[in-house]
Amino acid sequence: MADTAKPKTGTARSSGTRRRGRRDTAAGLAGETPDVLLDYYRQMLFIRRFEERTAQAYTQARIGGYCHLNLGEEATVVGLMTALQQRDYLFTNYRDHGYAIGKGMDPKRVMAELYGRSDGVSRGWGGSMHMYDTETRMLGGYGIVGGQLPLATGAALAISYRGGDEVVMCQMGDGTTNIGAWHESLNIAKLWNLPIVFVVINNFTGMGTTVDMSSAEPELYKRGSAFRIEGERVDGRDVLAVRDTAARLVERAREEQTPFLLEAWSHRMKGHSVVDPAKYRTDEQKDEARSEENDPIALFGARLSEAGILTDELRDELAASVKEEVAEAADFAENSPHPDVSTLFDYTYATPVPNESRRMPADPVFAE
Ligand SMILES: Cc1ncc(C[n+]2csc(CCOP(=O)(O)OP(=O)(O)O)c2C)c(N)n1
Repeated sequence: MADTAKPKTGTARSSGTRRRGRRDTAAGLAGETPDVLLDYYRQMLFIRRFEERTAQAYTQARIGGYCHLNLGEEATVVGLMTALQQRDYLFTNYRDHGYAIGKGMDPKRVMAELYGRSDGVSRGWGGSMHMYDTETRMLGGYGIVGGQLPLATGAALAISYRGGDEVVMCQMGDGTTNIGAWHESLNIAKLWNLPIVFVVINNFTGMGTTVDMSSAEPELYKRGSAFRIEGERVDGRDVLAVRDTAARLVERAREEQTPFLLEAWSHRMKGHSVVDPAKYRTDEQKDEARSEENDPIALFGARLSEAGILTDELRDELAASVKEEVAEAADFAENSPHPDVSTLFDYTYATPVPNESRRMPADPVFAE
């Protein structure tokens, strides 16, 4: 087990400004080409602006239901999605918009799903928590905490059974590590040597409950050891570190046909969901979570600027093009029709269920 970039506490406390004052060399930027680095920067910025637009649309009542954002987790999202091959499968919790886009879904259709419109990836019936698309192999956003774990483990079993070389990545939050499905899934995954990487996004809180308050072992990457699953921790604010660590574990899962556990820590910039004012956090904690020191985009932007890759001009250009693309997604969603009410039960049950107001969904379909 590796122990890198270690958070000492379950509260939203920074582990320091490791990047400050250090001049990045090409090696510090993983020897990557400027094009690749700028692409990561743009992807992170895109998720940031997309989520901000989502929050705005929510307050305008264009988006309904529950809605959770990836603000502060952009480097983790982009790093993880870059580590996956196209043929690999992804399962996430409800904080799924950035992942859906990162796995290859059209942002316009993701926004349309948020608006509950028929051009959405789940035809408008899923909403924020249920992005799903077999083509890009994003097999869901799940609203039940831990609900994705047994399903992801089952997908890994299917791969193993068929002798495939795909890998499953299963994302979740820190709070999920105390759900029964966590223990059952990790146990089976190791017992049956399944090609799956469980990724815990440690943003230090499950809603308002800190990791220290909820976990007897708050060093989350160690939690796989009960199942003899190797675990690593990575600084989730660092897109390159996340990419490299995740890619290594994904490829090992593919080669060795065995599960791994990755913990990526970063700060949740806002409340648990768009309607949560996060009153359980002190002003100091709020400031810290939103500070430049913990903002993955500001951190990476500074590194690229220092290395002479991101000029002021380029920064403005990227900001403008991202703004435009997000606005296009919102326009697309706005202009997409609402799904027809007659399709309400079409995608809920495997067998047909008549859409009758007097019959409850669970009632037998063909009862006399
Ligand atoms: C089984 C279940 N219990 C409770 C909830 C309510 N709930 C929604 S999110 C959440 C917190 C989960 O926190 P974490 O796993 O850390 O994920 P994060 O929101 O930080 O991404 C809870 C308790 C739920 N959706 N499902």
